[in-house]
Amino acid sequence: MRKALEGVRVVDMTHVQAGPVCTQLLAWMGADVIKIERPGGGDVTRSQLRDLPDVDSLYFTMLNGNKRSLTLNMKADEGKQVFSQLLERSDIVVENFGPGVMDRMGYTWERIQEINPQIIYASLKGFGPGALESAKAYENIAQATGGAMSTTGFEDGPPVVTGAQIGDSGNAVHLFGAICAALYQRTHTGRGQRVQISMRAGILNLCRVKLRDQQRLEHGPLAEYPNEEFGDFVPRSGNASGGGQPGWAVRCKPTTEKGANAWVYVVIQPQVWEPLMHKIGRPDLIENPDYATPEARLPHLQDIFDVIEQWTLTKTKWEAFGELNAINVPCGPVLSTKDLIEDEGLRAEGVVVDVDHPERGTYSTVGCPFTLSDSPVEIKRSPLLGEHSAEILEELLDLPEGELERLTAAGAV
Ligand code: CAO
Repeated sequence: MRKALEGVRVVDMTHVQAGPVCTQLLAWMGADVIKIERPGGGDVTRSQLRDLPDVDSLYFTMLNGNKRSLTLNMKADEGKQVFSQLLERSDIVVENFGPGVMDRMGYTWERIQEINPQIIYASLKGFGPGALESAKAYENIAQATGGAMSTTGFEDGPPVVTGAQIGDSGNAVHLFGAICAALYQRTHTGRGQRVQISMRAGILNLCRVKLRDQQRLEHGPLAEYPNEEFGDFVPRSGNASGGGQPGWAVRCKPTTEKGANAWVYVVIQPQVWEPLMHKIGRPDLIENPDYATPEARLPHLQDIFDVIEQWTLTKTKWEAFGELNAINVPCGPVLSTKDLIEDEGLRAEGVVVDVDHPERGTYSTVGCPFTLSDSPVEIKRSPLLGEHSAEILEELLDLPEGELERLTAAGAV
């Protein structure tokens, strides 16, 4: 076996971002992922946010690598017959349609189990049971309802969404883990099972520390937060670290005209207090009773980061990083998307990868963020719409002579 999931077949009913990122992970692990799309347009992201006319967008190509594409009209009887046969021959089916869509297609969990008791049926929705259950959801709705937005931003500003797509791509990773666990359990039980996740639950899992702080708040103000007043919920705390060690983003010397992203994030561990103060030219603060211990520093964190910033403003973010890292101060430059796409380290790591595409030429994508020593990942381009329809149907189904032509003529494929 050359890949972790070699021999596993996935019927991929996913669209937009959350589902496709999950099935792309399964494909990178070696599963045969058959992406089922509506004939004509396919996944809506193929034509959304296009940078080039009439070719699959980066939105689609960056989320659907290593898959095969089969067009199938799930509203036609012939399309459903083909789908049922695919379910019989597959290990996993994944979907992230709006609430009730799979049931309306005629594929309830009971029906899917009847067709193939060994299949793992994974679904991602916006919400679980409760007031929001019937609602559709996009990334920012999940961030709004899962605790991310209310805790992100500055105290005197509006709630803010994070750039990281924690609702979509974040939950894709949750779902990937859950599917792999179900697959492993099947090796013991021989049975498939239902795997479900709501985007809101996944966000809350990522906001776990904020619920920690909600409960700590009952016992008094959160001393490590920069906020001076507290209500009965966890406030937005700007760039405070949120962990046990104080941190903040401080400005650096700009290197471009606009000076964008000339920032470095600095964490003050107790063991680096002395060398850090020497480095920034403030040895007088080392023994000062207002600053000498972590507890004494808590009410003065903003002053301390202001002092550090006086020093970082004389350095570029990379100079500041180099000098602070050399004395073991945990820190990191704030890197822009341009910095990242040009980062040689990320390319060497296989995380930023160039792929050839027959219609759009070469594009850069984000590869697999983890490695398995026995399961190498080769990043391949996304499929064209219906590129593998004939190949998949001929390979997997016992189609009588002329059936493929009939299905195509009927608009089912
Ligand atoms: N053949 C025929 N019809 C098809 C089809 C196919 N191959 N694939 C999908 N369809 C149809 C479905 O049958 C459904 O039609 P009905 O509403 O008539 O039953 C429709 O296409 C898809 O419905 P939808 O509710 O999933 O799609 P939408 O564009 O209205 O909503 C979204 C999109 C993302 C809001 C919704 O799918 C959703 O809430 N998904 C769950 C949460 C989620 O994944 N959100 C993340 C999105 S990434 O930002």
